[in-house]
Amino acid sequence: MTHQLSENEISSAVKQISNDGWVIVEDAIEPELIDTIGKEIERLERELSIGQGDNLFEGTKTTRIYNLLVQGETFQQMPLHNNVLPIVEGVLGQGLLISSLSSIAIGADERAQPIHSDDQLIPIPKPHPPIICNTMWAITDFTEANGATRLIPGTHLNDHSPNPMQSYDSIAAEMKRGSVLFWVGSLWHGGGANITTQRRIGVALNYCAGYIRQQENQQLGIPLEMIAKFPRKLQELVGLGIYNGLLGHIDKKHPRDHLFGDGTQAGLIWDYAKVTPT
Ligand SMILES: O=C(O)CCC(=O)C(=O)O
Repeated sequence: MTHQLSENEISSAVKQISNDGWVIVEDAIEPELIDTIGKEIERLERELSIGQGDNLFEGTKTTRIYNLLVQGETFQQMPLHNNVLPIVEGVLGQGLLISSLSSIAIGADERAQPIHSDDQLIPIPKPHPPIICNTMWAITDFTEANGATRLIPGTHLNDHSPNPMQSYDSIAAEMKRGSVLFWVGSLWHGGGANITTQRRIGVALNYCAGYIRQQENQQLGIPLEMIAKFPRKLQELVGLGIYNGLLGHIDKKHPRDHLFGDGTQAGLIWDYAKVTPT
């Protein structure tokens, strides 16, 4: 049964992510929401004629829909979910951003995705504090046979990233539909091979710290008139916020004030260090 996670449950999930690099929260999401997300993905794949990937990373029997935040309220509520966001905030701290939101439906006969880490392209020494925390929402059950995400526990503490051309021993993150897998961006992982006849459908909702670049350029990818109608927290999560009182201001204004003239105060660190000219 889905229930609102307690503070203890949230902090124990955060601790597990810090220790092992990942955690699964079972029954995290209401079954009705999972049903709606599943139906929406199938509708969008049909209506947008989304094809399968054509490379090792996206797969060749896997269908992905990117930039799901433009696809309506069902997807717009996901990043704010109260069994998800508090855990990710516990890992990345306040001021975090949505990095990307995409569906990943792994079809029959798909081979395993190369093992990689999601921070592999960011040129900073490892290990480092978490800068990325990703979530995979199980829209169908995830089983070893249908392509559940493969993980190599503890690798988030390694001083290097995996070689995507190499194979590694890994475990399958098996979980029931409605569960969410959380992992930190340094953890070595990859989508599994699907040897069944059914699709494994997941939604990858990825977050990053407020001081690094989002994978999907949401300020370009989401029409402003749509962002204007988002709840404030979601506006901040897509990039219309200010991190630590400085990063993201424009002409000393809050981005929301700059765009919509709504008077949101930027609250810049400079305001706390004012001096009277002499
Ligand atoms: O589909 C999955 O289980 C993982 C996908 C993934 O890690 C990726 O595409 O970067």
